[in-house]
Amino acid sequence: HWTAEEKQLIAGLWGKVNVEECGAEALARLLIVYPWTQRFFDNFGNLSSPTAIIGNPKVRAHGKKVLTSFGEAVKNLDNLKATYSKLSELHCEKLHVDPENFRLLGDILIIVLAAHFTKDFTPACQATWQKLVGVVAHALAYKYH
Ligand code: ZNH
Repeated sequence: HWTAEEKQLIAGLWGKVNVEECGAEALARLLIVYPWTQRFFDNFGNLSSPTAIIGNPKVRAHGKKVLTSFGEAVKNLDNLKATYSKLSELHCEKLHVDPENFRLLGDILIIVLAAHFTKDFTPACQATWQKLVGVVAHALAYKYH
């Protein structure tokens, strides 16, 4: 259910994404803008202020891990449920992350990409990425019951 144009907008932008940079920024923004999400990361040390969160090496490392994993979606656009089936189980059964948080992170990722790519993040590009973060959130929530 992806057009050739959508696939091109996804691959074209993804090829320019700095996963470490954007992953760290997206997770830090999530923790700052929606502070209740901090409760999943109580072993991450100091999250007491925006500055502390942005400078926290565990936040940086985990943000990179999450965005790297998001890259699996880019490579497996036609097979997202299978791609994230194990991770969906993990987030549901072991981590107890409410799937609403996948949507919040997706929206934040859009903001981070818009800030990084400005003019290249065209309305058409945004529409496609909005769809992508939505289906990724859906796939990650698939095993919840
Ligand atoms: Zn997550 C983990 C992915 C979202 C929370 N994650 C994780 C991992 C991965 C991921 C890959 C690792 C695993 C292993 O180790 O095996 N995530 C992901 C993705 C996404 C996400 C792809 C989207 C897109 N998460 C998320 C959110 C949250 C989370 C939103 C909340 C808020 N995760 C989490 C946690 C963990 C994880 C808590 C664990 C951490 C540690 O290390 O401890």
